[in-house]
Amino acid sequence: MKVKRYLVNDMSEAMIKIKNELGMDAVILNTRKIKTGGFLGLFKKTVLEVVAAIDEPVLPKKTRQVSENNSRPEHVQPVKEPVVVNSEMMELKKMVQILIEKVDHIEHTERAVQVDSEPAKESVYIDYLKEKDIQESIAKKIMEIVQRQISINEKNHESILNAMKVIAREYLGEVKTIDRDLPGNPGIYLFLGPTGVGKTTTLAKIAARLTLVENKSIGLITADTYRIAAVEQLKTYSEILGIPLEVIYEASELESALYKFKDKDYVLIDTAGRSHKSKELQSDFDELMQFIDHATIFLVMSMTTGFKDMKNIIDSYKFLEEYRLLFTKLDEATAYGNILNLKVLTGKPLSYVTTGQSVPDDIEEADREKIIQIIFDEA
Ligand SMILES: Nc1nc2c(ncn2[C@@H]2O[C@H](COP(=O)(O)OP(=O)(O)O)[C@@H](O)[C@H]2O)c(=O)[nH]1
Ligand SMILES: [Mg+2]
Repeated sequence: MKVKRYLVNDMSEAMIKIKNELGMDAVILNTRKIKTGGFLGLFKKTVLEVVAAIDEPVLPKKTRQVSENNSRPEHVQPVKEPVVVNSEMMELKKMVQILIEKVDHIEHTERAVQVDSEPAKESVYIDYLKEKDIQESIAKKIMEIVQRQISINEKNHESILNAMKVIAREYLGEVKTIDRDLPGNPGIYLFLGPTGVGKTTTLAKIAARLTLVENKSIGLITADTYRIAAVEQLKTYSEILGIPLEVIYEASELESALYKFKDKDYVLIDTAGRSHKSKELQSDFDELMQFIDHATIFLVMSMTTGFKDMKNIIDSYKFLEEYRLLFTKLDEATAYGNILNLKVLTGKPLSYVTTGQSVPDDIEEADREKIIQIIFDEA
């Protein structure tokens, strides 16, 4: 009996190898998916492990019987009937399974030891960070700091990963939500960003929270009158929440709208999304700002937007001196490195993140701890 273990990408690859090496009569004893390479669950590749066996026909019959008698379990007949072969195979199958469990255990221990004594090259970690959608330049910076911070003898995978997270968390910096702001009279907040990213929905979520949870008085203003549906959308929320809404068709109407809300704690202003390629972005903004002393701006970005487009959007708003980053649609994204990328690119504080369509539930303060967790895939 000859038993062989194969690590292959799929069953057809296994079949070819088994046929070539063990011949047409080989029997498959066990197949399972296993992870190879990598350390502690990272960078691993899933492969198929196939254990196959062949009842070796090479030896002359006599010798074969002798050698088999020595190794075969007691109850198996020396003369090979097909049924016996089957039961022998069954026996072997069990043995293989037990063995596999043992090997698994050993491999695991070996891997852990290997990780502790031999750290991976920096480039592997840079690749790992890039896989999380973190820009290469940022990944390199992080690893430079890691190299400086961790003394050689404590360099193991665990401590490198922890250091990467601590540095990334530092990069994410402060978080500025409305409820932590000093009271303005009132505090005026402007929601800017491309069409469809979730400005109106997010504004409604924040308004709802400020009213329902913080007991604050709110006024809503919408300058998005390009589409009737856009006005209706905010009107519906304002009715449900019992928060007054002013619709302005021209920037000049902002003055009287703001006057009406002068006793409110917060005024949230929704704007029309424009393409970030539009030259009017700045003039639209300047027009509104003629009538506002001071406004805090939320630049709303969807996590479904790729880095290149996000960068273009940021560029198109470069006339803004201050703003806060607000990321929507985290529920639709697969990697979250762009939160870090955008933070590093702009240097602007994070504020909220939104995680679904439901008002008011699907919004959270941009908790750095949680963001690190999702960037590093641990949520
Ligand atoms: N999956 C998901 N959808 C969202 C989220 N926020 C908003 N949306 C949806 O995105 C679409 C556009 O939202 P809207 O607020 O009208 O975007 P606006 O054009 O920027 O005002 C709507 O269908 C929203 O329900 C979110 O966090 N996750
Ligand atoms: Mg809108």
